[in-house]
Amino acid sequence: MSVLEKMSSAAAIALEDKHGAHNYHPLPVVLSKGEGVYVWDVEGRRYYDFLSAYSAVNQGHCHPKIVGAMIQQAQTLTLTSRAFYNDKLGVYEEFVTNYFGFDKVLPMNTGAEAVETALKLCRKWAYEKKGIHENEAQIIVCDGNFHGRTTTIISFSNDENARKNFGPYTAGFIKIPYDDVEALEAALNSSNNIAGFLVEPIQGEAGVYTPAEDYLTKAKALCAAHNVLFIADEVQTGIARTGSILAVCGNCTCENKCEKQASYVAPDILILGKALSGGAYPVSAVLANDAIMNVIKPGQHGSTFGGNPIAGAVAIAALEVVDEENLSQNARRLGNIFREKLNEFIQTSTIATLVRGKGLLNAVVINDTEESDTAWNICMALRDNGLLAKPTHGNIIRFAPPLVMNEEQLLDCVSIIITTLKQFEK
Ligand code: IF1
Repeated sequence: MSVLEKMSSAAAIALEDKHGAHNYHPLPVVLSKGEGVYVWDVEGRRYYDFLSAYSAVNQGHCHPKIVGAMIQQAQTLTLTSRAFYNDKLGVYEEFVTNYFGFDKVLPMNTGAEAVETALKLCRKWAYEKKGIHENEAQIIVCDGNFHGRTTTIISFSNDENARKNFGPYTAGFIKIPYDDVEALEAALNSSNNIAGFLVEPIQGEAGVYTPAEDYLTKAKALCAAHNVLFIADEVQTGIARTGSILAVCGNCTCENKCEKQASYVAPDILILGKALSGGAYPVSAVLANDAIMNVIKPGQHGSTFGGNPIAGAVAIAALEVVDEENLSQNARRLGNIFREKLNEFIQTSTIATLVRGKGLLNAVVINDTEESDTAWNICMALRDNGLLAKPTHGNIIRFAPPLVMNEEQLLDCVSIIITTLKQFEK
């Protein structure tokens, strides 16, 4: 069959099974088109996308402004490597550092690469600025974390499935419970070799765990008091997903465009990815001020594609869309409606026990064990009812639509979700 001919779902699945590594267990739906909040499968069925490629497609599928910027740059200059300068990188670096309020950016491609970059930057700062003895730096991380899948990152994961038989593991990490200020303080007091604290403002993969209102503020204050870098992984929570441009912005509503309200918890190192490109292209970034970023000298870190012209053009367009379409405010407003409607349902439901989240990063906890396949079966039924979502762990279903959704579409989706959940009432 010519690859240009329409392929059936079964044929596409068979091809992946035969020729691709089995490192995922996708929901059995084969997508071939995306536009805004919708995706279509190869048989032409339309779905609401309630995963947004794990919060990479915040601006909606195939946003014309982002795709246009990508096409325009791709027809001009795609990649120079950093062996030479080009006319796009500096423009992007100025834009993104001004946008987030940092002196400098180190551009990378994937979220895991950016996390690795932040860990290396933190360690180097610890040795060359804080005076910790070389190879003695410790970085505090949280139980239930998800920061990517490199060997170092899974070395400090709790998820046995993500780390088993990938040893030997990278040393230099201390695990503490998430959302536990006392545990952080104890860890900070346990050693003079603490270099940094790496944290997700909301733990996405763990099941959309939103910490106490004052957790990040207190954590940052403790880090500052101990001369330890506060490293925010906003790969999944960033770019308007939680109702502010960053989850560390707290309750700032983006109305005043980064006047850094009191609720803003300033990271020493900020990690971005996913929706930094609107899902059109791999773009990630590590931002920090000069006192930290300037420990990196030529030849000490890099990447072939890091900061390439297409990445810069796409990221600028993706961030402009966030502002032009008020995506933070929309995510905040629609997220409140989503949780309000689901909470109403949960009052009398036997199948859903809890809804939690911030902005349009939410999850529903299903009344069954982690080992049960109920959440999976609910997602299969949601698919049949025209909405795509997927469980995070066992009995928790993540609901994260593109932030361009309107209220009518959201209410339609709430109706689909509740109607489907009712099919599983005990
Ligand atoms: C998979 C999870 C989500 C992330 C945070 C860094 C990264 C991620 C907070 C790494 C990536 C992705 C990875 C993808 C599925 C998805 C995911 F289920 F794995 F945990 F979103 F919750 N920091 N998350 O969420 O970024 O290297 O992937 O660009 O690996 O299955 P990446």
